[in-house]
This record gives sequence, structure tokens and C-alpha cells, in this order.
Amino acid sequence: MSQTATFVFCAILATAYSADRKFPPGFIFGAGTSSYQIEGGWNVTDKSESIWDVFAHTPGKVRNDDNGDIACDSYNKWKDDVQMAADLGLHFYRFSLSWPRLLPTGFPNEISEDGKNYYNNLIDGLLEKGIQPVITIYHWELPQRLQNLGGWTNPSITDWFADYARVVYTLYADRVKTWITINEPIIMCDLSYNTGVTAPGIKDPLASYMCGKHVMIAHAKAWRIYDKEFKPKHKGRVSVTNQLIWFEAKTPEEEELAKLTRDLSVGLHSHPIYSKEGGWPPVIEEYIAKKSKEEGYARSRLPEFTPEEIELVKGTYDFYALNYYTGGTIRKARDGETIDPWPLSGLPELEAVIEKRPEWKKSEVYWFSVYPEGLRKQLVWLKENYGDLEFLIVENGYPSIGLNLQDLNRISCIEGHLEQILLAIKEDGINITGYTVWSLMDNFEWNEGYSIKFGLYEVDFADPARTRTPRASAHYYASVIKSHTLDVNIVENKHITDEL
Ligand code: PNW
Repeated sequence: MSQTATFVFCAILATAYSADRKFPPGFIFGAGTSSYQIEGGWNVTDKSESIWDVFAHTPGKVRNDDNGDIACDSYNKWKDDVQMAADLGLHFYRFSLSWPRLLPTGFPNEISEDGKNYYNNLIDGLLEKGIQPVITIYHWELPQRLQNLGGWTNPSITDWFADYARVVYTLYADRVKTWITINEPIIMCDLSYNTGVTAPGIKDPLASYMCGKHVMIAHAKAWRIYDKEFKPKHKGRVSVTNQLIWFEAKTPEEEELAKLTRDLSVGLHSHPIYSKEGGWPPVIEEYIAKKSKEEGYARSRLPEFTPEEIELVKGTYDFYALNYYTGGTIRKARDGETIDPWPLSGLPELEAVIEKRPEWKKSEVYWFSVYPEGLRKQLVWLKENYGDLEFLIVENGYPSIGLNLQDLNRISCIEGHLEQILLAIKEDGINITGYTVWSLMDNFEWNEGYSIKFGLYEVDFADPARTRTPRASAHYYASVIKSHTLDVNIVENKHITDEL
């Protein structure tokens, strides 16, 4: 690592090669961040407000009333970020674009010079170090103006997003070859519009599925624009990323309910794109239609796709991108039991309660237990349901609380997931081509503010310089990448000052 004076209390050494711990040639490693979570620079030059600026500036919305005004100050310190990515030896760095930084009006009538240059510099800086930029076009930073017009509940957003996507392809497709249109439709729609814990904080039982439909169409339009107008020349690839929590039955009697849970939580935003017939998963469509009728609605709360929309969305992928963190068990709620909302306490829609198995290792963060086997099971499920796709894991990581450079729990969590990835590749024949740690560094963890840390690098948010320090996990990950194996020994209590 470049900070030679840094104390790290464990050393990571690559050991002898063993075939089953080796990654396939061409398997790539990265780390991820997103714009609002790291950039800061919330009101520089002509940037307009995003829904997160407004939300985080509203007292009581974010833990400790934290906000992303400065965050990791990556708006000013992007060169440090590139250097960290280079020190880790990353093959790619996944980051996102701030829509209101690039298009202050929300629309392409005005493209910000400052915003355009910021991402140009970042992309060029990465490429100079041989690191591929992987761009998420939308990681939850909507211009507030568009929210005032209904945001993701207004069907016009599918065109607003498509227009924005065309601008970013025009600016960057010459250098960026891997694109994620939208981050985690199910989480974004539910937390933003149903439980209301994230921006814009709307709590409306109908809004989440409206958002869910428009996200699918917005993604499809953006995918088709790239496919038609940019792919022939630039030869890149575009997909959407789904957040997948692996749900399994608590007892064998609950297998049917667990299956329905997967059809809802994974199928809702996969079936329209990856299945042969397209559209919502039929069992879910029927289930919600029936329930909506019983509740007295004139039509299903899950808005229908027209036949044209089904065709528009179907097949709009170049690979399957997924974020995986944890698992849950499913059981039927008892009579009168209160079901806390999704994503990790319960699924009121299915009258299901989500719990953790006692044997899964707990983290310091309530929603997160370490269940790497769930990732392999999830990949097998996806292959069985949608065929032999290419899978790119674009988020996986470990949350902790408080400052701690010796993050051995994070190391063992990452190692556990990488072991399962190797098993999925070698035993199940699944085509997984890359892995991404969330996150390159500690950052603004949405409604939890800075209280939860995911970073390979620790960031000192009390320090105006936002000093970044590599944790033990950074050394571990660098060593895995360099050796292209999991044959990496962790030697505790050794003081290393040398470059890896
Ligand atoms: C993702 N869950 O969100 C986001 O893409 C990141 O921006 C975020 O920082 C990261 O994961 C860590 O939370 C998630 O409930 C939200 O399982 C919710 C869940 C998982 C990921």
C-alpha cells in the first residue's frame, strides 16, 4: 500500500497454489461506491438539489441528522479514490453518476460543464491506471425537480431517464464499456415509496409497484438506446442490478411460501427481463390481483404491462448483475402477529415473517447475518429459472460499527462469499465473471448516515481532510486480486510497512 507508515495489525501473505482455490482466468475484481454516498459538493457550481439533499436536510430523516453535503469529499478527492483503487489492484471500479450534477434541470436542455468534467476526469484517471470504469447511471440520486413532478410514480419518468441515459452514453461510451442502468429496483421502490425510510420518504402502499413498473420500462428504454445507437460502435454492455436476499423456508412446511417469496423478491424485477415470456411472474401477478380485489380495489395494485411493454422490456440485458448481502428464513405470520415491513423483518404482502437461523453469524448491524451459502443457492436458482446467463456480482460486503482497522470479520465474510462463488463456478457450472466489494471506503449509508461502515478503507469523517486508511480487509483483498486465488494467509499482529 502506498501509505508506508500505516500500522496494520495483520499481514496477508499469498501461499502455495491450490487448484480449487484459484479463480478462472479472466475473472475480474472490483469495488463499488455511489455518487451521493461519497461525493459531497452538493451545491457546487450549477448542480441542483437531489431528493437526497432535500431528505437529508430535513431533521429526523437520517440517523444523527447526518447528510451527504461533504461525505467522503470525493468531489475534491477523486484522485485519492483512483489511487486507492490502484493500490488494491482493482480491475474495475463501480461508481455512479449524479443526475442533478450532470443535468441541473433534470433534462438534457442544459448539461453542466462542471459535472461533465468531473466524471471525465474520474474516468480518465482510472483508465490511466488500467482500471475499467463501471458506471451505474442511477443510484438513487433523482433531481428534486423530477420528484416534484411525481418521480418514479409518474410514467413520464421512463422518458426522462432514457433522455438522461442518452446524454451519459454520448459523453462517456467511448471509454466506459460496462453500464448498470439502475441500482436495486426493489429496494429503491420499496424504501422510497412504501416504507418511506429513504428519500423522498413517501409512505403509500400503491406507490411502490408503480415505481416498480416504471423502473423496468426506464431500464428497457435505456438498454435499447445503447443497443441501437451506441453498441455497434462502442461494443459495451448494459444491465440493471437486482438486490437479492436469499429466502428459504424456516421449516419444510413453509416451502411453498418461501417459493412465493422468491418469486416476489427476485422474480418481480427479473422475470420481465430474463424470462422467455416476459412480464411479471404469473404467480405474483395472480396473487396481487386477487388480494387487491379482496381489498376492494378496482384493479390490481401491481400495474399491468401492456403487450407492447412486455416486448419492450423482455431481453434487455447483456449479463445478469446482482447485489448480494444476506439471507432470511420465511414463515407464515401467526394470527394477529404484526408484520414489520420489508426488506428484512417481514413481507406484509405475503403475510410472511423473515427471520435468521441461529447458526448464521450475526454482524453488528440488525439486518445482516453472514450467509455466504445463500449466494450460491441464489445463483443456482437464477440459472434454473432464467438459463445459463453470465453473472456479474456488483455488490457484496460487510457492515460494521465504529472505527476499526483490524476488520477480521469483514475479511472472513468476503472470503466466505468468494469460496461460494468458486463452488458455484466449479461445482454448479455457473458463469460468474466478476465480483465487487461494497465498498471501496466508508460512506454515507443512506438513512443510517455514517454510523454503518462498509469500507475496505476507513474514512475519518471528523477530519476535514477525510483521511482514508486501508483496513486489514484492503490488504487481504489486494492479495486475493494479486494472487488470483483464495490461498491467502492472514497473520495477525504483524506490523507491515512494505508495499504488498
Ligand atoms: C445497497 N437489504 O443497499 C445499496 O446499493 C448501497 O448503496 C448500500 O450502501 C449497500 O447496499 C449497503 O447497504 C441495500 O435490506 C439496501 O438487504 C438494503 C439491503 C441490502 C442492500
